[in-house]
Amino acid sequence: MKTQVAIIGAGPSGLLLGQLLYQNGIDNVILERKSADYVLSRIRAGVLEHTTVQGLEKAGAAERMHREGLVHEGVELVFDHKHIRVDFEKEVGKHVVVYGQTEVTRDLMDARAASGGLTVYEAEDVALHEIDTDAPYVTYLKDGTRHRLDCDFIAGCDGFHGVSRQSIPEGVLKTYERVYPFGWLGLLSDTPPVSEELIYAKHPNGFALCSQRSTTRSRYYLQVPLSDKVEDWPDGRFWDELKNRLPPETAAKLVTGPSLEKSIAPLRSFVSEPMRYQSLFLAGDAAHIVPPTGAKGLNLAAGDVQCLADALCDYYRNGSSAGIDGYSERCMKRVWAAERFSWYMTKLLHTFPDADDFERKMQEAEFNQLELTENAVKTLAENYVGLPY
Ligand code: RFL
Ligand code: PHB
Repeated sequence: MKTQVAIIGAGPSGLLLGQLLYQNGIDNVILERKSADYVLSRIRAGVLEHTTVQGLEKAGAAERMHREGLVHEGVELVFDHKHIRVDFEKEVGKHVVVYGQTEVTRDLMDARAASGGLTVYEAEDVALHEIDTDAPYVTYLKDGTRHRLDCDFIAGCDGFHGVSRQSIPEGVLKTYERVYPFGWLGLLSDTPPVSEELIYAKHPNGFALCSQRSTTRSRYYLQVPLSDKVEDWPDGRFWDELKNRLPPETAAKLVTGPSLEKSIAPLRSFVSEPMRYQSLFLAGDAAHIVPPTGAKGLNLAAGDVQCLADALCDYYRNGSSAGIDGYSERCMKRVWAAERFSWYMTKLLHTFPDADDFERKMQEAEFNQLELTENAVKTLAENYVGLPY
């Protein structure tokens, strides 16, 4: 089989890239290790920046999001008993859209099916070959038979644990990493959200986040030690601890119910650069990870693939390599800005087990800064709604 761009991974990066390329007449095939149902069962992000919304529009996959997504004009931050509302519209004249990653993925899968694009699900043992030439190819096993996919370029959209980044020879990439000493336990439930807006709350026991997927479905998170298992957290214990970490007037309004899903995610910052090696481009979590506190992971992924799609269009349409040559540098500026913001939000709102009294005071002073200076709130708002890519 031959295509122009072989895409590894059918997460949001791979699927969005596939659609953006199709809209521009560039042929592509997606190889995904898991089944479509498995990909849709992963509960992850919930907050879309304006540029992600624009990406879905360009991909022809934004109709349901515009109908069902919830426009959020601000968030609430709570530090012990202090509250601050960050008003995005007032500060920067922008908003975000709350619409789950699962729904984004479903809409992109539907758009791909409608355009006749090929996605090979349950492709095992995907391997990249000759990536340092202009005739790379990918091999994979499907139903016990080995296949070969020849292409001009490979897009590694296969997440943090994927095979693409690992195929780049040693010594080419420089990596940066910070692993945080806690994780997030997430719970999804068919209960109305406790508040119209998201609440990020810092409590001595740890961080809590009240998020949502719709007016009837809530997503809540608790900071937990890395040693905790989901089984340690029956629903009753989760709800009690969430109430404990929220301000009493919010806790009193919390509607609880059976969990539909519960999982623990570790928190990590990670960047590998550059994002290109010869005919291989990395995008999304394959190249960088942010802790979820800034709601940036999916949005960075969407920014990367919009840059990559622009660059590949320029290459195929105008014969210009300027876009593909500048891809990594263009993405990296935004990636590092999002890394900084996600690190800032994580440090501001979590309880660090080894922090001393001085560090705790600095954390409180950092929060108070948001009360003291309008500029601090504006900077937070500007970063939360998203920087241009
Ligand atoms: P994904 O979604 O991991 O998809 C990669 C795909 O590649 C497949 N794959 C392979 N396929 C073939 N061969 C191989 N060898 C392969 N290895 C892997 C995988 O099966 C998978 O289908 O990466 P992508 O597309 O780059 O998308 C990134 C986003 O998923 C991620 O950044 C966000 O979910 C992060 N994130 C959030 N981002 C936000 O923007 N806002 C949020 O509010 C937000 N909340 C979150 C999050 C991530 C979380 N977790 C669990 C990590 C909340 C959580 C809890
Ligand atoms: C979510 O709804 O899953 C969510 C929202 C905001 C975050 C992280 C996760 O910062």
